[in-house]
Amino acid sequence: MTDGDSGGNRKTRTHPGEIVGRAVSGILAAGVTLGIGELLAVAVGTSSSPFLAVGSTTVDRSPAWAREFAIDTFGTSDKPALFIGMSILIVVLAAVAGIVERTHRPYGSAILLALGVVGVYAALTRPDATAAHALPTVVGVAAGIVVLRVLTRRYRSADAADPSRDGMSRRSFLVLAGTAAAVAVTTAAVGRHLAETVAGSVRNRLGFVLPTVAAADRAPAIPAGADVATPGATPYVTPNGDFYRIDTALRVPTLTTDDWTLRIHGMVDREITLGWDDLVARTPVERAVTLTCVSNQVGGDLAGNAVWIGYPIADLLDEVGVSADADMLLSTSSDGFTAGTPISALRDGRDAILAVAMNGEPLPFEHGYPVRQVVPGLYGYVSATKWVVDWEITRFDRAQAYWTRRGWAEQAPIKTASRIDVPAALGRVDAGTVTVAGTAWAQHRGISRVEVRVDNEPWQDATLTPEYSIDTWRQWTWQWQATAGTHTLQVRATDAAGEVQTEDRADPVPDGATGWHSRSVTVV
Ligand SMILES: Nc1nc2c(c(=O)[nH]1)N[C@H]1C(S)=C(S)[C@@H](COP(=O)(O)O)O[C@H]1N2
Ligand SMILES: [Mo]
Repeated sequence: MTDGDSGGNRKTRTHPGEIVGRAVSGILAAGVTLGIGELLAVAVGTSSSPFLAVGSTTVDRSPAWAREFAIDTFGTSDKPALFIGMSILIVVLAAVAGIVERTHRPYGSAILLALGVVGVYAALTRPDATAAHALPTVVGVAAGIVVLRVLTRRYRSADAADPSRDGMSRRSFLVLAGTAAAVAVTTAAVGRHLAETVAGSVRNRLGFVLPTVAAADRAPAIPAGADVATPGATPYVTPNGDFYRIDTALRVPTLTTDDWTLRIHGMVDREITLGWDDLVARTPVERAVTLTCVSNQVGGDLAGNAVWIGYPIADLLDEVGVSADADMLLSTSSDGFTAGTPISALRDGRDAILAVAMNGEPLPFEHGYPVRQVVPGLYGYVSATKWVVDWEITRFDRAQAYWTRRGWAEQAPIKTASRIDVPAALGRVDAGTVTVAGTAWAQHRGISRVEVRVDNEPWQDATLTPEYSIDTWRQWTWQWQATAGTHTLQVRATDAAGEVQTEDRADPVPDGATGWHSRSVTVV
């Protein structure tokens, strides 16, 4: 077909520019939907935002393998990765809706409506949902459909009309599209901004006064020698800003000490609800404890050590009178995450606390402000509930916690682990004496020995730093007489009970990874 032939056929010919215009119309309509949803969610409740509700539901519906995949692939950037994935999907569907609405009205609108149904379903099934939580999505989708219809109609009348008027209509399309874009961006931005400041939680945290810990209840000072102080090694205490973060919260809960309460109920003699003043009227203790995530791979960095201030959990359990039949503390966060902790572990004398401070600061919002649990020796998913607001005293044969329902183990003590931190992965070093350094942990049992070997030669004892506590990790160094070539370093630890870390490789699912960490190093 020549250009001349197509001239008489212009009504059925589609300019590539027009396709783009229609796709943009669909994307803008979706943007208006999400922006308005975000803004209305400030009034209705954070979890009613359609984007967040769908994201959170996706997270909650993920089985153990999906969490493993996300953490292994994206690490602690799993949330941005999910947001980007969702955004790409929405942009594609919205673009299709825009293209289709022009030729097959109202199928484009129907696509937006279908997305709205998904949003409403997600918003109404969030743990804290009320009927009003449908509102941001419903209003957002209605506005989006209006935008889609207006933008696709304007553009259509343009090309049906006299070609000489095409430019003017294009201009009015651009004006309308620009307006829609402005509405989408401002509503989303204002919504986000209000959500973060309206709660007053930032101000509340700034005004937080750290509890004063009596000298006898303070954590012993960390001896200088506990830290191997080798360039590239892990600092003994993890700064808050570097502490790994793992949770299911797509928007960090922003509670205040004013609205925080902890309801303790279930198999107890006396149900109570603690307010902030009741909590801080107790005697605080300060303890260093190393947290570890069950998803940590051999050699991974989902572990961190902090000095916490908090209130002993065992005292609170004594106060409410726990039934002798109960064996689980089911703790719930403000956003509906749950952990099931064995009551025996909470009452066996270890320093299980309701923590309010981390390394001399109020808890960062990401780490549970204003109150989280810290239980030495247990992986985070069964013990370390952040933003904790509810305790049910129950039994393992009656209740199932969040990750247990998704395929992870009910009981999850931390497994003995050791890691080479220096030399760096795939590092190059000069031949001669090379300092190899790393970290080992077996919380609440303690580390008694770390061994290193090169290229499967006999194991050599590493030098351990002084033990700070059995609840914290321990560092080690080993001097290697390195010769030119590529070598494989391996490490294994022995806990204080004499149990050598197993060589058997196991995946994190269902109760933590095992195996020896090895690292390949090129010596030049
Ligand atoms: N509310 C809430 N608390 C939670 C989680 C969560 O998803 N939600 N994840 C747990 C897991 S799996 C771990 S490993 C620790 C991580 O604590 P951190 O983010 O302070 O390092 O928090 C635990 N507490
Ligand atoms: Mo975890």
